[in-house]
Amino acid sequence: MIRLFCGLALPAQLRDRLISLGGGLPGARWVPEDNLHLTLRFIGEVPEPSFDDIAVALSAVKAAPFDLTVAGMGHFERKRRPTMVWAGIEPSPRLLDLHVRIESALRRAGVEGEERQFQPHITLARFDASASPERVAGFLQANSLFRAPPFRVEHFTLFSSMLGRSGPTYHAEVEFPLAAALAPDRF
Ligand code: 2AM
Repeated sequence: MIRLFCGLALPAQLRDRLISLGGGLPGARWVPEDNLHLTLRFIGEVPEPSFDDIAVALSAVKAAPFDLTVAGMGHFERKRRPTMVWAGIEPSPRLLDLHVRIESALRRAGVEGEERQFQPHITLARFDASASPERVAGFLQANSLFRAPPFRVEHFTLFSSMLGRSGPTYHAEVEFPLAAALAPDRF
């Protein structure tokens, strides 16, 4: 089996800025710089022979490059305890469109549908039970005005994820370029 997800890799400058926000929260495991990404669609464990079908289906996804802005902070919680903090994404119809196209390509490749609503975010840290909700709230408040310069999305990536003791290792298996529609053939 192989654990897969589609995502956007982030430019080094943006990852640097996100990493610089880290630290100072008890019970937090900060995502290492190399692992920072935006998940477009979590696929999960699939049998290895399915990999090629998935890659072929994704290669048929057509979308033009677009700009994306990381701004704001948020968190997810379970039973009223924070489980993670994330950097937000400015509303982007182009990103939602890319997500929809990826979703239908994956369905064509036989991947089961995703129940969860797409909520674009960049996970910065995950918390264990010792995290203090007040400290997390303070972090969110202190960074609520975070905003990075826009970056150009020119490809999306099929990542594999290996779970290990010190956290997951992601590997970019295939990059799928986004390309502006070709001008119609004049001849
Ligand atoms: P997260 O950052 O919100 O935790 C690789 O594991 C990526 O896929 C992570 O960014 C993670 O999102 C997401 N992911 C992991 N398990 C998932 C699941 N069961 N459902 C949806 N997304 C998941």
